[in-house]
Amino acid sequence: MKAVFDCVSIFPEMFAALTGSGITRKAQEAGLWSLALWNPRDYADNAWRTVDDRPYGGGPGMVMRAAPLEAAIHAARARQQAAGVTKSRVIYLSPQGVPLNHASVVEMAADTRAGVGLVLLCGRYEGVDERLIERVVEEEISIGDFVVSGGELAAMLLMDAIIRQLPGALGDAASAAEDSFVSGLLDCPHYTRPEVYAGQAVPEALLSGDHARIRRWRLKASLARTRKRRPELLAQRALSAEETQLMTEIRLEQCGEQ
Ligand code: 9D3
Repeated sequence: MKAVFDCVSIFPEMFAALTGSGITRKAQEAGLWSLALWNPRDYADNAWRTVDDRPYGGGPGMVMRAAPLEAAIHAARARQQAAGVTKSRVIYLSPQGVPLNHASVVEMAADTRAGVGLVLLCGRYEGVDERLIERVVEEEISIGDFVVSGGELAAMLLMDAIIRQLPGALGDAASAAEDSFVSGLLDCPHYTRPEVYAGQAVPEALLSGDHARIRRWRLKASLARTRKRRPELLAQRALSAEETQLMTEIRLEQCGEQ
């Protein structure tokens, strides 16, 4: 079935970045996924419709109140049931979460296809009342060890990564199975016309028309880049006989070491 997403956010207009452009927009138009937005402000019971309050114990910033968030999450679950999901999983995007990676994206994409709806809770201010997390949140996910201003961009990033895993989301030319990280290596450099730009020529192998040579050049470029920028990826990954030989060539060419 289609992937069903619901986001709880006080800035629903931000999600136009996902629905308005590119692959994600095309995939939504093709019926591969749906998104509904729930503003906790619409579920705030007090006269000022405030969703935040001062932290117990003092300190800077504000904390999102549990009740409006729980009511918004409840509404999101109800719409997911109506959309035919068998189970709703509530995920809180948070700097304290488990870091997102390719394997968890692939797993979540498979789950959404199997009828699991994702309810994505986007925090603002210093965070949300911990009792709300204890009551309804199943998973806390971070997008990395850096600070952003709230959970919305993180939720969109997560949905974008999931959507491109859905069959039919990418055109015929591209495939999620060919993405970098599937191979455990960084992608090789790419070139297009003209053959010489600002005095720099396209690598000769790519002009040769020799498909075996081109494939080998690209694999070697991927290995060299990964070794330079992400050596920990190589340490985690077994090398084929061909890759081992290319690594030997790279070491000789780049450092004279062996
Ligand atoms: C001083 C404590 N800070 C927590 C590390 C305050 C704070 C900073 C930023 C509290 C919330 C936020 C907003 N960030 C997110 O909502 C967020 C996030 C992030 O900042 N980094 C990586 N992943 C994520 S997912 C959601």
